[in-house]
Amino acid sequence: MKRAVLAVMLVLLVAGTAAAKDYEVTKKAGDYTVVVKIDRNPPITGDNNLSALIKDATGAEVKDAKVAVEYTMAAMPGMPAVKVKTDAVLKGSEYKAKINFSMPGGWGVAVRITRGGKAVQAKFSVDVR
Ligand SMILES: [Cu+2]
Repeated sequence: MKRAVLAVMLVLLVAGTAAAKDYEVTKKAGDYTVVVKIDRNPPITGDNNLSALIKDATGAEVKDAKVAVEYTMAAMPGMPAVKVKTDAVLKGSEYKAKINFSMPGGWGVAVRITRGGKAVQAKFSVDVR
């Protein structure tokens, strides 16, 4: 019986390790679908690499947009609100940016897409370790 429990725990452990990959979230921004990945899961205090794949309403990859990432933390006791904006650069079919979370806790992240004179954004929040 003990051995069975151990076997189940081992399977869960292996499954958990296999699942420990990039943080990933898919959001809508206007007509676009944005798949955002962060190379640390959960995201960490300090540098994280973010990439965003953007598809239009027809499912085609969008490679001619101006993309920026804005990340914010609300004010807390002894700390004013933090807001950082950085441009994302197209590499291959993904827009990439390095984002630096200055402290652990809840951060809001917005991927801002400007194309054809129209700006939209995909927003999500992360719990930074
Ligand atoms: Cu803070």
